[in-house]
Amino acid sequence: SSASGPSSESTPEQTRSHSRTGMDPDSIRRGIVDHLRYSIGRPAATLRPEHYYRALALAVRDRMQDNRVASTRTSLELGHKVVCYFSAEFLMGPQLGVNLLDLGIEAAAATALAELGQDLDEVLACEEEPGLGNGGLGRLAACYLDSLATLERPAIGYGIRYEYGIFDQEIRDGWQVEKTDNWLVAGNPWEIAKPDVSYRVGWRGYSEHYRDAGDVDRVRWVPGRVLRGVAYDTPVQGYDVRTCNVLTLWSAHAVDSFALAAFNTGDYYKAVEDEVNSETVTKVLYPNDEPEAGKRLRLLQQYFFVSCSLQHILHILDDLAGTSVRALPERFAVQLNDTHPSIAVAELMRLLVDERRLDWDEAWAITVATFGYTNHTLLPEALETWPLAMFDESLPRHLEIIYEINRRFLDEVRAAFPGDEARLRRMSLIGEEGGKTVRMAHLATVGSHAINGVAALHTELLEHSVLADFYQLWPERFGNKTNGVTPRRFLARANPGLRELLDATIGPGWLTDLDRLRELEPFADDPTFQRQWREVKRGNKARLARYVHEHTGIELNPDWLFDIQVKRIHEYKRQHLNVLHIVTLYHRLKQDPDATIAPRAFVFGGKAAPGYFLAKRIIKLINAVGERVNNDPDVNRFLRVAFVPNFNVQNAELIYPAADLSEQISTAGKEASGTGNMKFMMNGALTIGTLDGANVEIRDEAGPENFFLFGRTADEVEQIKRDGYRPADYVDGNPELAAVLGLIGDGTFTHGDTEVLRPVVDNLYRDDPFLVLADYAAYLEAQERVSAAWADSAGWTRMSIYNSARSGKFSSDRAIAEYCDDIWDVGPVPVPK
Ligand code: F58
Repeated sequence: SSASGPSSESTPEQTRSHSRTGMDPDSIRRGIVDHLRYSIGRPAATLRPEHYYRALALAVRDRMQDNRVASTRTSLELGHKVVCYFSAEFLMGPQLGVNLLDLGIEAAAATALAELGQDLDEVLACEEEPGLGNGGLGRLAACYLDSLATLERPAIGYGIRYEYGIFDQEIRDGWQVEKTDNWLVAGNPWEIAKPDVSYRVGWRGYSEHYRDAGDVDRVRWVPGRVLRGVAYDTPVQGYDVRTCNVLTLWSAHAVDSFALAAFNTGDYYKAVEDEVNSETVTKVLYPNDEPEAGKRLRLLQQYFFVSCSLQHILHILDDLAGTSVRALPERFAVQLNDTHPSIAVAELMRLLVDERRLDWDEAWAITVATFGYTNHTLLPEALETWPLAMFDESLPRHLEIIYEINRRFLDEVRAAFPGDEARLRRMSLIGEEGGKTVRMAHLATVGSHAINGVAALHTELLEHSVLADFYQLWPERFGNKTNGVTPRRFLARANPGLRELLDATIGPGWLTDLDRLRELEPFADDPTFQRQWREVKRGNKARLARYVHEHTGIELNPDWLFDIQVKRIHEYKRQHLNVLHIVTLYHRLKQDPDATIAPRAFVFGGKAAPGYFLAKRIIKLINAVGERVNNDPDVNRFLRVAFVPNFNVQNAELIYPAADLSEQISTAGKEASGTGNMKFMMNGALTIGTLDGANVEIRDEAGPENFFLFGRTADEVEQIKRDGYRPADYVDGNPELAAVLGLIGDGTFTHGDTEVLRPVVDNLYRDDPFLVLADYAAYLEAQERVSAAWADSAGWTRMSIYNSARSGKFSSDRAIAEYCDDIWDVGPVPVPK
């Protein structure tokens, strides 16, 4: 368009202050108005808050795109190394609020909307969050993207664009009911489809030998089926910096019907059918329930996104003039978020050896130098293995490659530990017990130069149990990277009251330097500051109480102690131990009409995997006890129980800041790290917890006097199991516990039905694999300490302040800085403003 055209008649001054993507209220308002007109296209009279949401989101995305372009240019021109975070899950949460915060335009956007007669909070509430993850692992990936951008490290997140994310949970008659999560129905304003960024992904078929032009014997894979992956890019803005990284999610389609036509004379309906079949690959996120074996589609999902991502990376390398594929590890660091992407090790070898024709040793050196592997679990049932026959049918060439990796690897083990046949069997990439399998954790470990656990205790247990043989072979490859969470979302956004108080008390800057929260310590006993601190907390509790009332009808009093446990429902996380405490209090109040206790509101939230029978009964248990407690005038003066339906990132932001007490009560040795524990701590909750995962470090940082510790240690848990654990002994020795289990079993909470909760009681009495009963007495005793501490308001407030003040270590900025220094060798690349 010409500079003298009719649309460019504004004065230079106006152009400056009203630029297309300016950050002032006027520019933002114009951005919104433009998008309402050109992107939304509805008559003005019919515009509702959701239309303003989309228009504002698009206007914000435009601004991030400018930063994205500048970021890409800077890192490409300067030849910097890029972090590639491979993860089957990214639980990003609502985007608008954090993006406004990151760009520093919250106030400007509120003003712009107000001028258009809209309220920012109402507009923010219109966002449907992308639930592309199950829980901690997926949310960790999202926190890490935030910190990578904020620390100005060039990075790409690679994953899957599931059409249906984690199911929506409804509670009906106390039971979990799953609803499909159709998060894309209203469109997703944050992503940009890149139809030209597309790669072919094969599967099935066979491999064959052939002689290349130089008469060298080579192998190639002839896939039986081919899919096409298309990139969808979501910008990831850093806080208060120009850096804007990207999350690239792959969506599956059929290969072009053009290509098909050549083979099957233009069978149009067959082409449509292929498209439908192909699209199922990225249709739905798998909830983490039953063992994965047998889920062929899940393996294909993993291979699909990994193959697209690696092809994309090699393509970027090719595009950098003069950069050979040999430079891969100098230009890219690829982190495997658990074993889900670990097929990448075999796929990169295939791309380098079969397609790029590197010799094996060189390809292997490149592969190992490129990958790092993060382990997130010690639970044997959660360690991924694939049945060999299924693997062979799906990815025949990859299985050959894995055999060759294994052959060479076992030679190395043999050389290091001569004559140790048992060790070879334990370490092999192929498992022999109960039908042959491919062991994905072994593949990831062998193919990586760095292997890490996610908390100090977890890493130690990894080194001495699950991966002990590998640790003995390559101790230098192992290290710990304690998890962290982003203070932008989980402090500044979630807790605006605290954010304001912190700004006023210690001045700005803490949000990117969370250790500065220590500067709060001198105020811990200051009565004025304590009062302000309690006011903020009370406001947060009132806000949560309103939400709970709206969604459950249950009334909570913000002056009570808010005792909260939110996380996936799982036996090892022991929500039922929490319930045993509640029922104990109920029982005491019923037994003694004169009894009084410090009033408490117990809040739960979390989803159970749809196929996890006992977890679903635990949800029923919580709701059944809640119904009884909340409606019994003898006890509801002291106790209330609420189950928040559909725990997700959005309502998590209301929940963490409202907690007085954070329940982190997993069986020691079972929770790799936990990250909810950190979100509670930052927001001033005290923890009642076991010595498990990152709780250990939380207690070290907070000081043992500011933490309610209880329960068996990981070593003691193992010892008890070795000695033959008999849960019934604990019942026989504890009449109160016997009475409590009796109440649950006898229909007290289920209108006389003695069957519904029977499986929970029976499981505890007969099996109790996670030592709920063995830790019951210690838990009750710790809860007594909590109640006593709560009675001293100033003392409690001091402890609360110390918890926040000492939570700096648990910023994901600290964690990401460690990954960058120790594993990725990636430094900051400031993008000029
Ligand atoms: C979690 N794992 C750990 N897995 O349980 C938790 O302790 C840790 O803090 C967190 O990772 C981050 O390191 C986890 O969330 C899953 O959700 C898997 C998803 C895919 C299927 C198997 C479970």
